[in-house]
Amino acid sequence: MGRQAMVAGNWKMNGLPQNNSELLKALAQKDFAQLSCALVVCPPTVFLSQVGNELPAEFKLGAQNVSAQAQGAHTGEVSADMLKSVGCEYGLVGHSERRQMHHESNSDVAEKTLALLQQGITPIVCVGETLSEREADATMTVVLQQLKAVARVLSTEQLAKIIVAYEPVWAIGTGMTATPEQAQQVHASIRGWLREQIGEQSDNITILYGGSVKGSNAAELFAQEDIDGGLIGGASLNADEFFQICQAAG
Ligand code: G2H
Repeated sequence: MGRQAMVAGNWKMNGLPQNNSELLKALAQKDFAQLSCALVVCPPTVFLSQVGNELPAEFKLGAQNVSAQAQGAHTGEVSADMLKSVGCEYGLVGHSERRQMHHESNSDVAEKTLALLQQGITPIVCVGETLSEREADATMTVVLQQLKAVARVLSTEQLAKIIVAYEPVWAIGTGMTATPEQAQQVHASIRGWLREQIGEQSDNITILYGGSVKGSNAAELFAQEDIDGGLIGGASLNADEFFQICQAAG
């Protein structure tokens, strides 16, 4: 694989200072140094500084969300330069939980992606279809609508810097996982579309799979040609299982 393999842990809204420390200590016991994949942890915003300070050296820090705005009267929001100031190098945007529960539109996600890139933070742009959209054969229509909105506000150089996470909504936290073949098909289509937009530079774009990835299914997913690693929710809260998933990414 010429592309950078990666595993990113999305802790979602879990953890308190003591649990965070325990999990990070458990991760520090593992031999992540033997792996060549990039490793990212995305804790809740309020714990970014704590986790950044206690993170094993092999890991980078990521945010779960960002404001599209630079500053000002946006109560409760956190800007990209604030995230940068606490050491974030990556940021999730467009997670389906934010799209569905917090009504983020494709253009909101696009603006957030741009805000991160303008601060030198690598966006992990999450895309994916619901079960009814899959059943209606609209998977690629939906996924490409999500990606096209992002591409519209980015230059070619900026588009080449994003990471994409394909997360079928029906597989998130449900225990249902896309089969490796289902996931590969979408990843290959995403890469094909990226190639149409930015040519060979698309070969270097990391495309992660997310949705109920576990120690037991990571290897067969990551063995697929266009799956470069995973965005891991629930299983990232257990050091043993997270390490097993990272080993599968190589
Ligand atoms: C998808 C994923 C991580 P989980 O949301 O973003 O979570 O692995 O718990 O399905």
